[in-house]
Amino acid sequence: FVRLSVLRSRGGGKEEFSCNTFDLDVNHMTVHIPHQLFINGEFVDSSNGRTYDAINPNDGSAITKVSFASVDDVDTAVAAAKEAFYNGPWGTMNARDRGHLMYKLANLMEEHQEELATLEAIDSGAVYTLALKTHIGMSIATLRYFAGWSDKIQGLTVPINNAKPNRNLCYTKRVPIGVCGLIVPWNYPLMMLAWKISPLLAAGNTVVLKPAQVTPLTALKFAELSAKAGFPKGVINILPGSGSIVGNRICAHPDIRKVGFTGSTQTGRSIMESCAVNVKKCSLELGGKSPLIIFSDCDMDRAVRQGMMACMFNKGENCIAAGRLFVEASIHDEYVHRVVEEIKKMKIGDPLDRSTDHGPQNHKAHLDSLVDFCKKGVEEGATLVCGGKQIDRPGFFFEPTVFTDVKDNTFLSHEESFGPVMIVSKFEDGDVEGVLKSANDTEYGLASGVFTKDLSKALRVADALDAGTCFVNTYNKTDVAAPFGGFKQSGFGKDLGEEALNEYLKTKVITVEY
Ligand code: TAP
Repeated sequence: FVRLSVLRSRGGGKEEFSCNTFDLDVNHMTVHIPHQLFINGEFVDSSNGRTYDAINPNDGSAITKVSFASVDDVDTAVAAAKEAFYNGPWGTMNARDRGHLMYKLANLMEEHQEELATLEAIDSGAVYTLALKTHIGMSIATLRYFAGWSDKIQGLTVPINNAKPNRNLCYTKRVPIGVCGLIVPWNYPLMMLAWKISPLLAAGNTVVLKPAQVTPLTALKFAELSAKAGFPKGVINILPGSGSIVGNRICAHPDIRKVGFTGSTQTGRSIMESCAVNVKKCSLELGGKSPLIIFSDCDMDRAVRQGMMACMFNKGENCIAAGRLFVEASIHDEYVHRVVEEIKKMKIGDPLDRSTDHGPQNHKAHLDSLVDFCKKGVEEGATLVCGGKQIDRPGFFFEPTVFTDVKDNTFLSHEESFGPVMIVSKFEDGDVEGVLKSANDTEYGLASGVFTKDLSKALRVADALDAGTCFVNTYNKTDVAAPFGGFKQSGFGKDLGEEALNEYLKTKVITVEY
């Protein structure tokens, strides 16, 4: 453990910022890991001194102790965020200067991208090469995209009836909500943080964020970099801890006016209930069971490659993962055969190894849930073509898995695995209406996809699929500029794109008589 000191800009001058870090030699570099709570611009121990171990899923070893926040810590962080919003320099800062700070933070993240990607790899099991490009790369791109929106948040002038003989001017202002709470999951720890915190900051709010208990490290590194970028104290507060303590208090706290949540539908439902108590705005990005339809007139090579990645990308720990594939009967057997051949070529191993394609699952409880998931599939009569088991090696590795003969109204057809499990159902040649009925027979509505060379069929199917996103002849193609979010029990509200700003703004109407 060492103490790291740097100068940070504050109110036009320079001020020393220092924090304790745990330093680890790994991945041909030394990573400096902050491990305390970040409250009011400082790293501090939790009020009751509680800590827990951050675990490396590659071998189950402890990386470092991390502070575990209490209800009192949430209250202190909310008070700091409130003070920063109402009385600190953030509240009166020019929108363009706010954007400038965000660009500065993005640049610092880019300077530290190898360190951030290494932390994501050892903390969440993300394959390093993917972590660099997607987990960290997209986080930086998201910060920059929303930094650009900071000074483009505009209201309207509204043509209301005049109060004759006088006239009226009616205009709207889009203003920040105030103190917001964010609760994020473990599958893309930094990216989920960035998707939410970027529009939140661009809109001028302050934040108390809880990372998933099992993946706190990149969020704490982000906090350190935000202090170095010169964010005023109290604007960003990061509290590792549990959903039942920290998450619950964020939802219940009367001074938090908005909660942004990504996670499971079950937790989302209970968050919505707590938010109802003090009529708090919330947005929920929840689970998915995204259908992917492969027609026989597809580009087969592409459909095999992309279909496989639609299930296996990021070890299947991907909210938009294709939860169920529907393959047209005449190509079904060939398709499954070719996917299995591709899966056999995947290199499974240490996420820090540059040639690894598939790393360990995020944590032990998740690995166990995948083993159970596959057991249930076998018990209900689906055909297990490959995989289905934990891999016999240290760490939380699970075999990439393929099931076929999956019928409608079964456990496998309805439940989300959130792991590297491909679930294939066959549909009769030409039965477009039938396959759409099965594809839409889910309470989720996050994403969907279709592969066919027939453009008009593709567009008709894309219109009919009841999901927030539909990919045509591609998959996983999310972009910072395109709104992202689900329908039905996959939640409501959007991350990314201009629409995400709405989640962190309120509209004020001003009417003047003259
Ligand atoms: P959850 O168990 O729902 O956890 C998500 C976050 O909520 C964690 O930080 C968790 O804390 C916290 N939490 C748990 N109970 C809470 C409560 N009662 N009040 C407040 N906060 C609480 O989900 P997960 O297992 O981490 O993530 C997997 C799920 O997330 C999947 O269903 C997946 O589809 C979904 N997901 C959706 C998306 C989008 S964009 N729709 C993206 C990624 C993931 P702990 O740290 O204590 O668990």
